[in-house]
Amino acid sequence: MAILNLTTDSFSGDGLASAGMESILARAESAIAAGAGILDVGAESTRPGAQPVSEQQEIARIVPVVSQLARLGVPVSVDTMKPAVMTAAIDAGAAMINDVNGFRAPGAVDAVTGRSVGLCVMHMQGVPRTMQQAPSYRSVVEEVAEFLSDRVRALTCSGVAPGRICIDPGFGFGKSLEHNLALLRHLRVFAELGHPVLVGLSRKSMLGAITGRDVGGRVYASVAAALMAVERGARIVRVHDVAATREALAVWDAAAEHA
Ligand code: HH2
Repeated sequence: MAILNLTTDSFSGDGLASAGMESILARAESAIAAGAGILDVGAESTRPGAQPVSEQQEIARIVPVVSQLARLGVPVSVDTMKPAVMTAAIDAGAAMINDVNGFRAPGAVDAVTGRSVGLCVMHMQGVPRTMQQAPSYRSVVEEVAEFLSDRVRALTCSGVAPGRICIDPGFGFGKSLEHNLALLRHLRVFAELGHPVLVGLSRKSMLGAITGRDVGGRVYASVAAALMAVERGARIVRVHDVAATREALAVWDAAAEHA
């Protein structure tokens, strides 16, 4: 899953908010050429301290881009927490809704029930602005697994087919370095919950904390983290660096026990 941020302030510094449609399409096409199987488009940064984006602004940024990208032949996912944006994105051709808030906003479950799109349910403790101030858990793996199971239940009770749902422990969303490492170490627990696991580790600050690298220098660390996640059962990796991740996965895949 290739990340396309239509933001001004994404932590990775790759936001395309002021880019024209041509550069956005060029970025998408090069991600597809490098092997991306899904494009994930977001218009609001979830970086701690990021500027909130209004519903109207988010729709205005997302809808024209999704309509264009939907013609490129790979599923387009939209990264949003807002029910009105979900509806507008699906109407514009989105094949998947990726909600870092786990479809908890009032109306979010209703917005996706009865629509034939894939869903990603992510765990986040707190809200983006303050989530990294003092994250705390009695047992991070258990609590995140419980949360994801509860949110999957809320969706399926509302009529969403279980096969439409994937789950994501939410690396960096209300988690310390130790919490993130515990989640990566025990990722199998999530893979055993019965839904495909999606992970977003690409260029995140936990990798900076380990390597001492700033965002632009975290490609090797990101590839290592993606490989570890796939080895532990992740089915979708959300990345900035598609070619590097694809090549590493090709080597892993060629020698993996399932091959
Ligand atoms: N991480 C980010 C955004 N959306 N979605 C899922 N499912 N999982 C993630 O780990 C995840 C996500 C944050 O990364 P990015 O979009 O690159 O940055 P920003 O939120 O600053 O735009």
